[in-house]
Amino acid sequence: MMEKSFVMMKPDAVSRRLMGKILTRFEEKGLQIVAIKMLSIDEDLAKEHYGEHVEKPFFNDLVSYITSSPSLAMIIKGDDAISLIRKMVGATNPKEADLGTIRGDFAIDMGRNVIHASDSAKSAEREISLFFNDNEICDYSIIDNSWIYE
Ligand code: IDP
Ligand code: MG
Repeated sequence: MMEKSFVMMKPDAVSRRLMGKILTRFEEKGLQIVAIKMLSIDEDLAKEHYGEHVEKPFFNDLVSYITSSPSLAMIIKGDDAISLIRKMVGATNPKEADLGTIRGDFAIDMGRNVIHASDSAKSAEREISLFFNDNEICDYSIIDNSWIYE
C-alpha cells in the first residue's frame, strides 16, 4: 500500500553534514521525497513529538538533543514506506543496528542515533500533521515509477 512516513534527520546528522548521504539512500531505494524542510525544533514541539516517552529516564536528554541545533524534517512516500524506512533506519541502539542500516553505519550512541522515522501508520499521520501543513506537501508524479513498481 502506498504510504507516507515522517522521517527526520536529527541535529547530529545535520551538523555532521550527513544530510546528502542519508537522503541519497532514500532516493536510490526508489522512495519519493514529497516534503522537506530544515527547522529548529523548540521545546514544546520536541515534547509533543516524543510525548510517548515523557516518563522515561532519558526524556530530558532527548528533548535537549533534539532542540540543540536544526533538524531536517521530511515526508517520504512509497509502497509500504513506513516499515521499509524503519528497516533502512535500523535498531534504536546503533550498536545493535545491523551494518548497512543508517544507524548501523553512521552512529554509535542511542542518544545520538541520527534519524527518526515513524513506527506505524498512526504515528506517521500524527507526526506529519505536527510538522507539516498540507500546502507544504508536494504530490508530483515521477517518470521512472514503472521501473520501480511492477
Ligand atoms: P526509535 O527512534 O527507534 O523509534 P524510541 O524508543 O521511540 O526509538 O525512542 C525515541 C528516541 O529516544 C530514540 O531514537 C533515541 O534517540 C532516544 N532513546 C531511546 N531510548 C533511549 C535510551 O535508553 N537512552 C538514550 N536515548 C534513548
Ligand atoms: Mg519511536
